[in-house]
Amino acid sequence: MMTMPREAERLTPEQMQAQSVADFREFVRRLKETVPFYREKLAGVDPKSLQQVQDIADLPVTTKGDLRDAYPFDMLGVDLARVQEMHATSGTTGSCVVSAYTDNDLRLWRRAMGRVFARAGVGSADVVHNAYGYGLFTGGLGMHYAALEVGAAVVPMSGGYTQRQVAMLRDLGATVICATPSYAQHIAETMEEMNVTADALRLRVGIFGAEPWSLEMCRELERVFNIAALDVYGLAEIIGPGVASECVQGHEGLHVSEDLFYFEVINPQTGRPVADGERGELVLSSILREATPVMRYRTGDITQVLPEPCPCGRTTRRIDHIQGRVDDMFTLRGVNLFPREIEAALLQMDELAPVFQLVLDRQAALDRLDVHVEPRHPQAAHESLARHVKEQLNRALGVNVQVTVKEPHSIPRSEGKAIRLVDRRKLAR
Ligand code: DLL
Repeated sequence: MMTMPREAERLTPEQMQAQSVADFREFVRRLKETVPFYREKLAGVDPKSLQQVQDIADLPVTTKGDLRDAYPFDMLGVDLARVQEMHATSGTTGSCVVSAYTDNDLRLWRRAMGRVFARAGVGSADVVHNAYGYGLFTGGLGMHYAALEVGAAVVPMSGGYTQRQVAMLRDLGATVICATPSYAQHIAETMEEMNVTADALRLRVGIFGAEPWSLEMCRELERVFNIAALDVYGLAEIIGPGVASECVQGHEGLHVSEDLFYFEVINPQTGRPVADGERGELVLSSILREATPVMRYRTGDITQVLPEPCPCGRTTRRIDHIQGRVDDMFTLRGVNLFPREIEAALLQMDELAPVFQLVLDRQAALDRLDVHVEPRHPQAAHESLARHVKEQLNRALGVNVQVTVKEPHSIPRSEGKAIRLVDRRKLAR
């Protein structure tokens, strides 16, 4: 049933669709047989009725709530004896979602991650500095498996001990760095404090993801490390990192391994598919997973299909960088905003250090956004800088925000996923 990666990434759209329908039919049959939740949910669905990809859009969706309710093992599609690894995600609120892997699932993950590294041109001659957290979070082990798959050497740094990270980057001659973009930024800042320049390193590629980041942040990381900074996307519910990633040539959208993970983009309000090039919510199905297979999972992540072919020759469809999560979006006096847009506007101002935090508050029934920033140069005059940043932001965002210039190094640095938005409205109510 499965084709080898090289072929799989070069199928025509018609071949890919035919394969997806066949795989989905088998997936639905297996879900009904092995997972009680889906047996009930798909009671009226005959797998044979799936004749074309459009039919998949009529099947029911799975929500994060469904997965949480199933904690810990109600979604298991195999006997626990066949499970070889388990991860869990808590998100920022609520209870855990468990992601379990059989031997085949771990192979699938390795295969998907091998493609991520191959798209980035990473191979056996590379030394991979892996600063994603090892543990229940899938980032650390996901990247580790990728390195094993392509035969690269991996340095399993995990997050934290940032000065030591800089020393290891330099001394072990890493050519590839893997981290969240916000942590990579913190490593860059620490390098500067230690007087270590990019010239002292051998880095050429960064594989960054697990949180939304702007093109401006991408350019900043490319500049400070002198690398190509590439985006990688994924989520524990589906596999971990490895669902989609950028290739070196394209560098402006992420190839989805759509033969391994079936994807759709839907209108979050109506639940119906949107056209290519139109923004919506990404819906994913882990069609080949055995232990915790998930059908039509509403990720909450906002993106769009990029219809243009990629110069790299891979025919797998690409999605745009994730704009943010449906629940990260906030509305300020009628204007919808994502933290990533504010990051983009802030990083265009050279006077600012590339760190920020957004504090959302409510005063007299009106929402107020206070943007906390730090000056790049410690001696900068805070008042005039705040005025300037406020002007620029108001123009870029089309809505009035407050700006507070904080002391250098006072905004919390991230060692994993950054917390960009502090929402005090919930406390104020
Ligand atoms: O963040 C898996 C991962 C690890 C991806 C390392 C990339 C690199 P979770 O902890 O389950 O898994 O979080 C998944 O993080 O639904 C998105 O909201 C967000 N996310 C992941 N990658 C990106 C990205 C990992 N490249 C959630 N851009 C997802 C924007 C991302 N958001």
